[in-house]
Amino acid sequence: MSRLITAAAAQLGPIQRAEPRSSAVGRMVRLLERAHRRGVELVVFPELALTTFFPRHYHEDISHADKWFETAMPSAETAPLFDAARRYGIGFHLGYAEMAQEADETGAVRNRRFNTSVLVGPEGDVLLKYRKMHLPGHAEYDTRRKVQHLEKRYFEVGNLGFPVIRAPMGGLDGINMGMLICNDRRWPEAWRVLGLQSVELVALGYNTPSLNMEAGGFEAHHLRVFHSHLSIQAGCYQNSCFAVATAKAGIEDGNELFGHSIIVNPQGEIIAMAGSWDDELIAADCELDMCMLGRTTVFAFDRHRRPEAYGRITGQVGAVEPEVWQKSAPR
Ligand code: CDT
Repeated sequence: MSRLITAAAAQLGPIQRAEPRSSAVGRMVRLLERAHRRGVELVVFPELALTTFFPRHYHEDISHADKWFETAMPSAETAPLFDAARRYGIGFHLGYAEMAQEADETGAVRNRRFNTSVLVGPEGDVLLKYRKMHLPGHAEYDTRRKVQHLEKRYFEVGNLGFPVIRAPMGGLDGINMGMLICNDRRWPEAWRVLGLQSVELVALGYNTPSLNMEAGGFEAHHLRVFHSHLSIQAGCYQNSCFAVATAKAGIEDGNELFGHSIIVNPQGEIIAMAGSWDDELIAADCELDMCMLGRTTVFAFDRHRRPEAYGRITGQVGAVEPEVWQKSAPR
């Protein structure tokens, strides 16, 4: 029996620093209208989709960055998105900066800031929330960098793990869906935790500069897109799932984000790709039954995984040096 969902990546062109949320939300509503006309059932918007990618801007006093954060989802400003989705019966994924009044590990309730995404069902319900685990960049102003990347300053590491939910979407009674946010896509551990929950479709938003600004060595321009696609294609193949990976693209606040949003199938093939640096909708029919081949053969986890040998994956963070071979030592 066929389990088909038509999914789309709704790439956004740049959102400049002065552009208000109402304008970004208007652009997204127009993309939802286009999605509806094309028979799309699930739309994936990028990471931090409501504003410019503000971690490139330094605020000495972190509270001055509060204007970039949402304290509620939905809110008065994001309600038009939820209304449009309900009107068209389309589910969507949205990335945003979240400010939550929440207890920390010590039990103290305080303002906590996360790089968050939600998956919203066709009736406007929030089905699942995820908070980014792998925060790239740095916490303090870095004089060596041409452009700052202050995610470690503005966000706490996510505290929701890598959840997967089975929920109705489009014409299907249930799809197993999970989320990753931008830098997470480069970490195979993140994909595997989703794979171990039988994820069928991963929604993933990103904001990635076209140039490596870390001044740590030369990286050819074209390799930035290659590494992004390589990571997503490998994640899908090795975990037998689809991914809808959506960029914010173009020259934002004077900095280039590379775009190249893609939809990938469980064979690791790109089945749709954006060609612009603008607001652009790319759609693909995703036959979820395709997930079964990998899952029952090469990547039948229950038969082939060897967790007893994977202790280092969770037992250590940085790499250690290996033992040095000596000619006389028995092997
Ligand atoms: N947003 C985000 O996570 N971007 C990173 C840029 C890495 S450079 C600090 C990424 O992995 O695409």
